[in-house]
This record gives sequence, C-alpha cells and structure tokens, in this order.
Amino acid sequence: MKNINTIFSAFALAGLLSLAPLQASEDSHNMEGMDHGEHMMGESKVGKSGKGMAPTQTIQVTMLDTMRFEFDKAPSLKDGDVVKFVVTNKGKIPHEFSIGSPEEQAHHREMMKDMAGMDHGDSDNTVTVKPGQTTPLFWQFAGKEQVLFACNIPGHFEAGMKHSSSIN
Ligand SMILES: [Cu+2]
Repeated sequence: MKNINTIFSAFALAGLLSLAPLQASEDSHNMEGMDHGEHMMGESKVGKSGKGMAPTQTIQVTMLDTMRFEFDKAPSLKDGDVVKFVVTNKGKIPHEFSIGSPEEQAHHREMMKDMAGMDHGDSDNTVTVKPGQTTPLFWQFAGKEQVLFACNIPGHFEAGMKHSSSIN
C-alpha cells in the first residue's frame, strides 16, 4: 500500500516538476530504503524477543482510554534483562504496547498511519490488546539505549500514550 502510494506520488511529482529522469532515480532510491525498513521490523536497537527465555522480572502494564500506560513499577532495565510484560487493556477501545528506540517508534507510527483501517499483525516487539483482555509480551533488553514504550494507534501516542526509559 505504502509503495503504491509512493509510486503514484512520485509520478505526480515528476509530472508537476517536469524533472522526470532525475526525479525517477531519486525516488527509486528512496523506495529501496523503505523496503529495507519494513524488512527490519522484527529487529530492534533495544534488544530482541524474549520468547522462550526465563524472565528476570515481570512488569504489569495497564492501558487506559485516557491515553496513558500505567506500570505497577517504573521499568528499571538492565542490559540482558528478560522482562515479561503483562499487558491489560482496561479501556473500551483497542490499544497497542510497543517496545523500541524513539526512531523505531517514529517509523512504526508512520506505517500505522499509512495502514489506517487495515488489520496488521503484531510483531515480536508489539502487542495489540482488545478491551478487557490481557496479553503477555516477552522482551530481552540489550545495550545502553533509550527505550520508548508506545501505543502507535493514530492519535494515541500524540495524546500521551508513551513512556520513556533507558537500559542501564
Ligand atoms: Cu492506545
């Protein structure tokens, strides 16, 4: 979907500016970068899936329609920690809990806008939780990185559905 839109806008732009040959090569280069970005979705700067690993700590996360995450304790993360997040949606609308670097979350948010209305599957770093449900997410943190927990459903992050932390 994103690529089709990009192709259409690339043609529209090239036509408008009458810079067709130059513009076309610029845009095909950009599209390669985009494909790469989507391919990288399962990987992260802040760690990897902790599925199948023994958790070193468990953190309860509550999702609220006031566009807030509530943690039973402020996440205190160390390099190598395997955290079991127990994510409960106490609201009446679906919410997402996603783990990533600030850059990864910004990229994810752009993709969610493009895919508005489409069902998209969760990946290793993200769970979407329906109202009244609880879903676990296992993550192993790595490095000394800034971590951003985010709900990337359009409008939610902007309204404050995020939490910053760092790996020590
Ligand atoms: Cu949300």
